[in-house]
Amino acid sequence: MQVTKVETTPVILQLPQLISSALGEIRCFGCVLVHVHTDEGIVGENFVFTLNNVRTAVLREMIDGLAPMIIGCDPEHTAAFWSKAWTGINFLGHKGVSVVGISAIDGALWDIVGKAANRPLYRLLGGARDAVPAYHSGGLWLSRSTDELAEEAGLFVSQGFRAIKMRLGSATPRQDIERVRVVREAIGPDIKLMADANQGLTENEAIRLGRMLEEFDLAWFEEPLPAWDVEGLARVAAALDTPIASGETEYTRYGFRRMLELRSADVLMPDLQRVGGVTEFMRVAHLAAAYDIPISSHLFSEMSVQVLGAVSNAIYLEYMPWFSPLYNEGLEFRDGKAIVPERPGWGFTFNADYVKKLREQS
Ligand code: SMN
Ligand code: MG
Repeated sequence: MQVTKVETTPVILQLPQLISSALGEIRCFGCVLVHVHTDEGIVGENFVFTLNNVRTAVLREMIDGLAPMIIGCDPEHTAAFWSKAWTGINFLGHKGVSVVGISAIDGALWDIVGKAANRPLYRLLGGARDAVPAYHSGGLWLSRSTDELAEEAGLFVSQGFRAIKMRLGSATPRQDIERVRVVREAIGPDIKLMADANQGLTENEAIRLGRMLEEFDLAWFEEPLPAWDVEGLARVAAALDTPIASGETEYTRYGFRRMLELRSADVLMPDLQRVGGVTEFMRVAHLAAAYDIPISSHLFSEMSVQVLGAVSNAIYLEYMPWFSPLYNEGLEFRDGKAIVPERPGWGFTFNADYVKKLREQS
């Protein structure tokens, strides 16, 4: 089998309502859909995105710029593409957009691998489980009032979720604490609650807020510090009993190796678009296993469920419903767990009619 063409399609997904986190407001996403075509008619799919559709063209150009490397090659030689592309991006750098470009193509290649074998990716990567505990991450934004927080938290629990995530970053720590108290009271002691500071705190602020939040039994305290301060994060992790989760803004095995060596976090949460695709996600997950560190995922729920299904140290899938309209199939849940689809490849295929409609609007 040979790759014949790489197609990139930009589309804009609007959110029904503006949401906000410590990183700012989000109104829409600029997605670049990737279709990798082969001479056997099998097409691999994947996508990457930007918040608020800013600089989406840069992502597209990066993917288009890497595409010639894979034309005429065997799509199942995923590791070969990865190392060739790693050398190719040297001049632009081994973090950021260049890695997102590799991830975009790598994920589509893995979808081809699964479709050619007629097997779901998690089985090909080494099946660990057919359902992954999931937490609902699609709410409890900073833009919600405390009444809305309580209502939304109750809604997620009534839908069967056993774990939910809220955002931190109010004007004062006192307000953050009050908001966590409201959510904890709404869901009771048995539902797991995560809180995400989205890099908004200094080291001292994180330690002080983290100590005040210990009484709410958080499952984790996420990204308290700017993503680059992995030494500071290690000190926060050492100072608090609450587990620290981080890694959504980290790149490749080299970035995660540093976090592991420093003991920066108790839970790592690689993002398929930033880590370097399926190939690198698996390397990072196995590297983390060597430190007995558990893995979660970041966004890309439909695709991350396959890689987490292949990892014995996976603890949680982040369930974010933002991109579900792109797909023909929907994630299914049982007892708070996301079921890993048994369909080939990702097990999720783009809804061509919906994509066409988005193209017409863009
Ligand atoms: C997040 C990611 C992307 C946009 C807003 C918020 C958040 C998460 O960090 O973990 O989902
Ligand atoms: Mg986060």
